[in-house]
Amino acid sequence: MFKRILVTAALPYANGLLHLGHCAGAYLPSDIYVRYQRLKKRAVLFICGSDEHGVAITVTAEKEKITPQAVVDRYHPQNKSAFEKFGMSFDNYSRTTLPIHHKTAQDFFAEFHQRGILKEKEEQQLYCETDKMFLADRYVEGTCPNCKYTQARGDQCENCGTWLNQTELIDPNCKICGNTPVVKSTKHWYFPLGDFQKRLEAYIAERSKRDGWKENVLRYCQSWFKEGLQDRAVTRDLSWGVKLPIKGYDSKVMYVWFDAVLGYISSTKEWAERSGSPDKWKEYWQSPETKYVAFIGKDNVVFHCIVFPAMLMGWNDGGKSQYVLPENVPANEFLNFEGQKFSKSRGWGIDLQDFLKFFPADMLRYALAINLPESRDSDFYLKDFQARVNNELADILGNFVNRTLAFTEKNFAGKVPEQGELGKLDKEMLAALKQTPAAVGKLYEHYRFRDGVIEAMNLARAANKYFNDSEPWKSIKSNPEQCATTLNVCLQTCRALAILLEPVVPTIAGNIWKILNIAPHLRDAEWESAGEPMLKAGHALGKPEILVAKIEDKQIDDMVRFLEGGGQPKGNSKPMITIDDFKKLDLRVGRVVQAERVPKSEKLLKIQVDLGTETRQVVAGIAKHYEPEKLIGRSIVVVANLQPAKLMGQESHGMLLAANGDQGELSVVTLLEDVPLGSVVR
Ligand code: B3M
Ligand code: ZN
Repeated sequence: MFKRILVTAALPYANGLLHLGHCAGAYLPSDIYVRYQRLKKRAVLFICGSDEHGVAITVTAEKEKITPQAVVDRYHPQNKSAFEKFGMSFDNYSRTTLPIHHKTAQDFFAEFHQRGILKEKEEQQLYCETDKMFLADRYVEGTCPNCKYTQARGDQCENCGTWLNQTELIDPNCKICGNTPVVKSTKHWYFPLGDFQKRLEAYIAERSKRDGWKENVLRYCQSWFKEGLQDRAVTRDLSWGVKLPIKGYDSKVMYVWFDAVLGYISSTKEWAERSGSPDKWKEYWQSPETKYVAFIGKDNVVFHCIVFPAMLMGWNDGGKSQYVLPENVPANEFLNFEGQKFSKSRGWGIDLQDFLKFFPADMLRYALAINLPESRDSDFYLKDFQARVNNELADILGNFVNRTLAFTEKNFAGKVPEQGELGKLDKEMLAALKQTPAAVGKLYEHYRFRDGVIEAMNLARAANKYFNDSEPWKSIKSNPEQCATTLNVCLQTCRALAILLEPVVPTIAGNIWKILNIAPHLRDAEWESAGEPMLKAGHALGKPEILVAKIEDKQIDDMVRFLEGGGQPKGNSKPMITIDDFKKLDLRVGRVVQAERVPKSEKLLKIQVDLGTETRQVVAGIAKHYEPEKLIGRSIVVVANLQPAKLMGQESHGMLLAANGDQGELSVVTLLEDVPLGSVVR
């Protein structure tokens, strides 16, 4: 029923570098989906770009004493090129600072304003008397009224995803000076989300039934509906952003989320202009024959399932033109790195561009795909990454292609042998080949990429087994015709794998085609045909090559060393805390009873600490400063109520206190007098 597919992936803020968490959240899944659809020969357009407004960017600019434009000019090109290296196949990657985007956002705003949809209201907002400004969005932090996370921002709590009104924050503080803001009234334009609630509920009910929305996404939506949607301010007292298209509001700009979601439309307009038919964007956005799928991470659900559809409904009500609404919003949960949440501010995680300096994109794509946080948060461990690549990509896929090609080269002069009479094993293998494309395709259609990849790899697993069970090294002597059949079927399977795995590991897939000696224009790489034995007998194959090189321990070590050298942000002064904040820490005296190095880490020590009532294992990054023996018997201070974490595969239940000097000096905090183990430090 759909003629075209429009796919968007969340526009990353041009305020920092992309990390693996972003890739697992929205980008890899969208790219797999799009590549799959292209192999299905469907008309698909893949749109993304940088989100270049918002307070996060102005805060960075102020910190570095540069302009916001300089901030986005730094990050946009880096993220664009990291995406290219990662193999993202966007049709367009735009920027929201472009005039075409400002015009698009202003058109929407003006339309809503003229039709009286936007309401001007005077409301209480947080104002910093020191900095003489209203504290929009990320200029203020406080405790989330919903989950009690202490670093919730003025517009959203990144911990539980709740969309907040800044005056709801408990104990707010100004992010610039740390002081407590006052409440002052200011005028803003409000979008009446509440007026759309009924229609939004009906829309989501209908689409989720039609296209099968993910449980996690529906849960978020339902909780907002239950609370009741409220009017939301769509303007801010700031200078960086899209100016309002109405007179007398020079000191205000649009709220970043109002313009950001429209960035998908303006990026499509830019694509159309570049491709020479400026109106072509309408074929995608303004046709009921378009299936629109918006890929995002879980923290963006409210904006894509509620705010954006409401804005589009609001526009459509005017009758000028009709936009399509998302058919699905397959949001992923979060990916953790070595057991902890990715965090830019804590310097935890690894940037995409850095990772790709160490390993080819396909290795990362495969390891992420097999472990996508599709229904719950998942973890990325470097050891797992290495194991997935070595035991699966290299040992299963690479090995199968390699042994097939090597055997054919040696025994059939490198030409596809003739298929003879089929035995039981051959028939089973051909049957598996025939049914796999539809099975994998069905999973991809339903946004189950992880299972899709597993299913595709199962074909390679089955193929290895088929090779073993058929024993061609015996039949080459006892029954050459049978042997020819075996290798013919194996080669057909290699071709199938090149198609079925292209969405996940496009470079490796290209290399399989190359090894099969089929030039790009001759690759009838249609998804449908993947299960058919299309290779002709007599076709001359290319040279067998190692398809996937294994990852050596040393390569992982090199990366770990690089990560450890990256260092944490240095002692910035932090906002004031109350005595109650401090009391949340459970600091205890403990004695080191055992200490040893963590294998493969230059930095980590594994320490057993006697806390009086129990002995805890704590992993600490002090190995460069202390020989393990030197610590044994020392009294130290431990943060006893820190959530457990895994570092380099080792459980850590707490943290020891140490002082860090600016030049990398380090000293563990010890005690002057003896006190009983387990004593409270306050
Ligand atoms: N830039 C938030 C984010 O990167 C935001 C997404 C915009 S999508 C229109 O998480
Ligand atoms: Zn302030």
